[in-house]
Amino acid sequence: MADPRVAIVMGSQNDWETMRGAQEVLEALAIPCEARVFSAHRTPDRLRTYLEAAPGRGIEVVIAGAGGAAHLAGVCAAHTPLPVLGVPIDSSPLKGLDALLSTVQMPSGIPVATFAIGKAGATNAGLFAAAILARADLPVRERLAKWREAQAAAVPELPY
Ligand code: RP5
Repeated sequence: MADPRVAIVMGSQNDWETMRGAQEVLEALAIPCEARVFSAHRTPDRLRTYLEAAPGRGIEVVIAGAGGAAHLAGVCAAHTPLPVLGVPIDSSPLKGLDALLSTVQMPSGIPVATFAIGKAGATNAGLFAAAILARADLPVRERLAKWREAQAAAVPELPY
């Protein structure tokens, strides 16, 4: 298998059902990726070690999904110069609103691109990672264009 270009990290194994949305779309676009569970507060050393090694291993984009007081994406961005795409997860009693605000409200200086709460956000983060790679990768650009064409073709014109 080719070296991963996109890292999908999440705060808990319980986040996987949501974050697999990113993996599925990256696989559909034949973009190698890898998924890992790293918590900003439970396994901070493991997270840091992984992120520091990521660029040298060929990782170009990090997708980070977390719920609750979701600091994972911000902590990832603090530890890597790679673009970090944050996915708020609706795993808490506040149904992801807490994670959305935690992820989107990064103080000035360390940016995180924030996506929708839940599976739609994970899927769109995968597509956005593909769009970033597509800038300098013609085959990825072509596959992304075909994916969009197929999506458009699958939308019926009639509502009944
Ligand atoms: C966050 O806390 C994780 O991203 C997860 O969404 C949430 C709850 O984690 P678990 O208690 O289910 O492991 O760190």
